[in-house]
Amino acid sequence: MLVKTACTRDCPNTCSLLAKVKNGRVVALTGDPEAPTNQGRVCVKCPKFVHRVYDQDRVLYPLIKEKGQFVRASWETALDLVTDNLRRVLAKDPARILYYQGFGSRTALKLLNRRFFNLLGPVTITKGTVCGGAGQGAQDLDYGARVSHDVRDHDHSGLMVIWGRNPAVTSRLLLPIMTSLKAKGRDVALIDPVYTASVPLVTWNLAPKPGSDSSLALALARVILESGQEDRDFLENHCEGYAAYREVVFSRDLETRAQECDLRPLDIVALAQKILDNKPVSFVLGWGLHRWRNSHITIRAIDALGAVAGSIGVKGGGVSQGFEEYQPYDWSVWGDARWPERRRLYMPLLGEELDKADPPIEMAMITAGNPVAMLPDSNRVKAALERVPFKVVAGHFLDDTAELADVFLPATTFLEEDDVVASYGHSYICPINQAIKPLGECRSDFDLFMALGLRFGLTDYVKSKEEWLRAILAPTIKMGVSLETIRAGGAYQPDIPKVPFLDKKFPTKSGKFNLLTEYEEPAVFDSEYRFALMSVTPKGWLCSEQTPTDHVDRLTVSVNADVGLSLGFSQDELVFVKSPFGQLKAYVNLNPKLRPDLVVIPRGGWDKRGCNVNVLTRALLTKVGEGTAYYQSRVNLEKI
Ligand SMILES: Nc1nc2c(c(=O)[nH]1)N[C@H]1C(S)=C(S)[C@@H](COP(=O)(O)OP(=O)(O)OC[C@H]3O[C@@H](n4cnc5c(=O)[nH]c(N)nc54)[C@H](O)[C@@H]3O)O[C@H]1N2
Ligand SMILES: Nc1nc2c(c(=O)[nH]1)N[C@H]1C(S)=C(S)[C@@H](COP(=O)(O)OP(=O)(O)OC[C@H]3O[C@@H](n4cnc5c(=O)[nH]c(N)nc54)[C@H](O)[C@@H]3O)O[C@H]1N2
Ligand SMILES: [Mo]
Repeated sequence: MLVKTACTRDCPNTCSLLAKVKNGRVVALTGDPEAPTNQGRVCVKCPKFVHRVYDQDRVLYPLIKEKGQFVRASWETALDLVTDNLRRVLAKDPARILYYQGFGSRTALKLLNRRFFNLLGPVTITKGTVCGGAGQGAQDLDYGARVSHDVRDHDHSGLMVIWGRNPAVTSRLLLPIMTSLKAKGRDVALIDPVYTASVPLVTWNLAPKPGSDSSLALALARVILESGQEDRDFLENHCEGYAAYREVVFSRDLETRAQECDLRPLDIVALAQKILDNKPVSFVLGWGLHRWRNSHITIRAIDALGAVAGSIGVKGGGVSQGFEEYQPYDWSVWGDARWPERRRLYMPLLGEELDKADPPIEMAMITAGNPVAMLPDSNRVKAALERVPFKVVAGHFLDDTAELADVFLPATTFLEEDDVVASYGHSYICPINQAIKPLGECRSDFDLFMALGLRFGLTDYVKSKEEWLRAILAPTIKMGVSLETIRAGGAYQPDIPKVPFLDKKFPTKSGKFNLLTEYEEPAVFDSEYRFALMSVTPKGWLCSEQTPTDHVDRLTVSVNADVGLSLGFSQDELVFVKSPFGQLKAYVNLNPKLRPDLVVIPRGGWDKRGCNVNVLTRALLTKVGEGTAYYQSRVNLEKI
């Protein structure tokens, strides 16, 4: 039997999949060839996912901690304990309860998790994001609303500029388009301070100083404006703030800007010429750009460069960053309107927020997240969570966060669920059709929260999946896409155009595109530490989703070979990596292709295995978009 489903993991590709089921077991997971997005292709993590589902260490039964040890419990006992504690703290003050929803799975039915808590009262929830907030915030300022070009539209580009993204690892959907462009003799440029696995896949590569891309974007704009070949019609008739933007661009000369981003002026001029000679140009931004204090300046400077280059509202153009994965749904289902005044803690600053919380958090429930491994300054996060008297974690494995739980509830994977998922990397709505029965006693978040709803007598909340899916998808169904169509394979969101802003009208106050009119220097912290810490996405696993068996225990720190040698390190030597927040041990990887001012450590390793890079990172908000400035962290390497 083949079941149409889709990968719900935290990744922009949201690939449509076929689960091959034999005797109630998934024996293969492959790409759905009928899906217009991935067209049958998948990444290396897809076949591995089947092993994850059946992994020996996956927790299949509820666990309760007794005298520091987890013991198996029935759902009845576990939910009684959760309910009793919820009631106890609710009676005191709902704000003393924290609900934390991570990014592990963002499906339609998961809107109901927060709804449950909202029906109980104004419990504390989080605000801000550890993923894409800064880009959304910045692009909302420029366009009025962030809308990206359909991924397929990039194939019409004369030149693709991939900026702060690592498609070889994170963007399976872009790879065939990059190949197609190159086959047509077109260039694909990559701008990334790190020498990544994507470099061999492109025809141009610039490696600016980390966090300095606003200088590069402004320098490129200056060269184009000086050439007189800018898109004058768009700049003069469809933009706000052109005069002020010109002032920003011309406030520094090319040499100064080149110095700021540590590139050669001639390389910047050459890329500017490429842009002029190969219109339309599609700029495709990644999440690496989001992780700086002043990310908004960078992203707005690139948006403005797109305007100068004639890319906005043009087929094959655009400055594309991502999509709203909750776009197809009725957001009122969250039920947040009931409590406009409630407390929200910043997710990016969770350790500090918990420490300062008054009234304090007495009970926390965490689903689909691993904050101990994935939030910045994780030593502080861990210590703060340890102090929360009662914690419930729903997940798949006993990872760093689950380890701290008083009650662990085993969650299903998407192969065991019926649901719908949209994407932050494209606008195709995908079906989650149940392929197998839940393993052991695992329950979907939906079933878990419905069971809790029953205990609290929330009669309007306890409804069937079918009813809830129709309610959540109501806006999409109203536009003519039925749930049946989605279940049969999926559908594009009807209200998202392939090429946004074709009419050059923007949902801003003035109806025009807002150009960047103010410049702010990149922020600098801990300059006494020598290296920028680039904690980038690893190819082999997703976020912290490793299993205890396949966890890669050999943490590497990649450093420029000459720099490493000058510090007296040899290849594979174990060294200390130290930041103002913590330290780690990692094996040196001497890489001649890396910039001398940075080191690279993959993110997502587990704390209890000594591989959590976030013990080193600074907890810092981005100035716009309430994102997390992870890469605004610096480290030193020391001999052990
Ligand atoms: N295999 C795998 N796939 C994943 C993930 C994973 O963990 N593993 N994670 C998923 C998630 S949650 C997300 S959000 C996406 C992220 O997808 P990507 O954005 O592609 O990945 P990142 O590694 O976060 O960042 C991309 C690149 O940005 C670069 N970068 C950092 N700072 C700067 C800068 O100042 N300027 C420039 N020009 N570049 C910079 C980094 O060096 C990095 O190579 O990937 C998803 N896909
Ligand atoms: N240093 C550094 N840290 C980073 C980043 C970085 O660039 N550098 N990037 C950040 C980014 S982009 C992101 S998105 C975050 C991710 O941060 P998180 O969302 O906290 O991390 P994940 O590792 O994805 O954790 C997801 C967990 O949810 C579980 N899970 C999956 N599906 C379900 C489900 O349906 N129900 C339940 N209950 N559990 C489920 C998984 O098994 C896993 O344990 O990390 C951030 N952390
Ligand atoms: Mo992310």
